[in-house]
Amino acid sequence: MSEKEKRTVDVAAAQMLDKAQEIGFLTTFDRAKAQEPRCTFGNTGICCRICIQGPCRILPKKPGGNKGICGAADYTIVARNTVRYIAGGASAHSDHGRHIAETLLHVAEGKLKDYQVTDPDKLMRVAKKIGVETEGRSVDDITKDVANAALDEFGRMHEQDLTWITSNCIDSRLAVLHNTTIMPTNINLSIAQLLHQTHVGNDADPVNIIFGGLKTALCDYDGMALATDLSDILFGTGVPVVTEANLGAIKADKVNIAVHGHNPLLSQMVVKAAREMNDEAKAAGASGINIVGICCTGNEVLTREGVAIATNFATQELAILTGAMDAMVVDVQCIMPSLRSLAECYHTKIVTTMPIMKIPGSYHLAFDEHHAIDSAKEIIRLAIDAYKNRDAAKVSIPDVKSTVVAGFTLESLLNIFKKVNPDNPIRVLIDAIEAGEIKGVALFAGCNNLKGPHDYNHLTVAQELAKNDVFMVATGCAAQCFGKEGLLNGEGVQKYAGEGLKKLFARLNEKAGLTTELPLVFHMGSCVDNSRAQELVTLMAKEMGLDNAEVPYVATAPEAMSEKAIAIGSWNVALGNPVHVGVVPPIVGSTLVNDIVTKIAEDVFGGFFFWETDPVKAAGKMVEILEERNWKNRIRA
Ligand code: CUV
Repeated sequence: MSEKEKRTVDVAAAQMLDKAQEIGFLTTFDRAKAQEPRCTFGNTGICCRICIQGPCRILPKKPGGNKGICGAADYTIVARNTVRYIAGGASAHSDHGRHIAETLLHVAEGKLKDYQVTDPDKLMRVAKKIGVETEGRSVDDITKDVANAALDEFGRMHEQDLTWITSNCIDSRLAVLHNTTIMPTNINLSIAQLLHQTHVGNDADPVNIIFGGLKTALCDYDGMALATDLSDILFGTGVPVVTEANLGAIKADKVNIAVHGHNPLLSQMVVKAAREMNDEAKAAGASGINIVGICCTGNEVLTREGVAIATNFATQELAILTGAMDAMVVDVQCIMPSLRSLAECYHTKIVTTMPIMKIPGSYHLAFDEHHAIDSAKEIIRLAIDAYKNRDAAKVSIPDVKSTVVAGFTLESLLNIFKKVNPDNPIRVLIDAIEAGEIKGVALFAGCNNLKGPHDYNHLTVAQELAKNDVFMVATGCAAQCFGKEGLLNGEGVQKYAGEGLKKLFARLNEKAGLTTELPLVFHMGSCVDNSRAQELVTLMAKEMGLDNAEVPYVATAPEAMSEKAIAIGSWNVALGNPVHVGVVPPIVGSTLVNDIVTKIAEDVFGGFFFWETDPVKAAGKMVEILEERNWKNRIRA
C-alpha cells in the first residue's frame, strides 16, 4: 500500500484529501498521524486517571511500580477503564432514547403539533410486546402508556427487570442474564452505580467490575431498542428505498444541507421543512434544496425518507471541503469540533442545536420540539442565505457516488422473505443455512478508526464474507461505507457473492417484486438500530429452537471507535454473539481482563470478543465461528 492508499479506500475522500493538502488544511487524517507514536500505557489500558494522585502507569519492572499509588493492579485499572467506556456509550444511546420517549409522550398529551404517531401498526405491535392493553383504547392512551413504560426504564424506584430486554429476549437468554446477576432494572441507576463501582478505593475485582460493565451494556441495549421502536412509531418504519451515497450526492446547483449526528427528532423535521421550501431556494438562484446525511442521523433519514448519504464519520470534514456545503446542522454525538474551523474557510454554516452539544464560534439555534418545523425552517433559511455567499471558484465535488438500496428494518426484510415463504418468513434464512447455501448471518456495526486506512477494514471483511456465502446486515458508519463502495446494491451481489449466496439472492429477487435488485448488504439503519439485528438473531433462535449463542450469527465492528461501539459490542457478547473488533482496544495491558472478555466470556455467555486487525484473517475467523456453530447444530439434530 502506498502512503496515499493508506489514508482511505474511498476515491471521493482521497480526492478531497488531496485538495486539503493543496490548500494546506489539516484534517483528522493529519491529526491522526500527528498522534503517532501512541503512549503504550494509554494504548494498552494500563494508565489510570481515576483520581488526581495519578496518572498512574503500570511499570512492572520498577519496585513499587507494578501497582497504582492506591495499590490497584493492572487488572483493576484495565477493567475500570473498560467499563467506564461502556458507561459513556450507554449514557449516549439511552439519553437519545429518553429524548424520543419524552417527545412521544408529549405527542400523546397533545403538547406538540409538529409530530404525530405515523405508524399506528407499530404502536400496536410494541404495545402488545411490552404488555400494554390495546383493546378498545384510543391511540393517544396507548401511546401514553408505551411512552411512560419507556420513561419508566430510566428511573423506576422498584425492582423490575428492564422491559425492552425482557420483551425482546427469549427465556434461555433471560436465564443467563439472571444467573450472572447482570439483568438491569433501571438504566440511570446502572450507569451511576458503575461510576460508583469504579471510583478510587472501590471495587478492585476485575470479574465483578466487568459484570457491572455488562449490566450497564444491557442498559445501552435497552435504550437503543426503545429508541428504535419509538422512532418507528413517530416517523414510520422504513421500507426499501433507492438513493445514492458518497460526496457525489452533494449537488453544485442546489442549496446543500447536511444533517449530521444521531437524533431523528431534528433531522426528520429538516427533511420535511426542506420539501416545502424549494421555492425559497429557487428565489436565491439555486435549483432547489438537497439534504444529505452524515453519520447515524443520516442513516435514520435514509431509512425512512430515502435521503442520500454524503459520507461517514472519518470523512465528515471533507463534505465541507467540496465548497458546496451550505449548512451542516448537527445534533448530538460523533460531530468533530474541527468542523467549525474548516467552515470558517468557506461559506458553510455549522448549526448546533442541542443544549449539550455546542462548538465555540459556531451558530447555535436551540432546537425546540414545540416549534420543531419553525426551527427547521429557520435552519434552512440560514443555509439559503449562506448559499448566496458560496464561492464558485472553491467548489469541487468529486464525481463519485454509488446507488443505494436501503430501508431494511426487520419488518421490511421479513416482508421480502414473506414473498418466498408466506407462512414462515424467517425460515427463508434458516432453510438457506440448512441447505448449506449460506453459512449464517453477520452484522456489521460501528465507526471509522484512523488507526487503519479509512473504510478498508469494513470493505475487506465484507468482500471476504460475501465470497464465503455469509448473509450480511449493517448499521452505522459501516453501512455508510458499504453505501459509498457499491455494496448496497445488486451489482455488489454479482461482484462479490459466492455461489450459495447468489442462489439465495436469485430466489429472493425473483419474488421480491421490487423495481431494483436486492443489495449485497442489508442496511438496517443507525447505531441504535443494532436492536433490529438483535431481533433478527432472536427470531432465528426461536425458529431453530436454540439459544442465541447457538445461532450461526456473528457481529463485527471492523473500525470501532466510540464508547458507544464498546457498549454495543459488550451487550452483543452478553446476548451470546461472537464479536470481532478490527482495532486492538486498550484492554490488552492486562492478560487477565483480556482473557475474561475473549475466552471466559464464551463459557459464561456463549458470546465473546476477538481482536484482529487483518481484515482477511478476521473474516476467516468469522467464517470458522459460523461453521463451528453449524456443525454443533447438525450434531444436536
Ligand atoms: Ni452512531 S458511533 S462514528 S455515527 S458508527 Fe459512526 Fe454511528 Fe460510530 Fe458514530
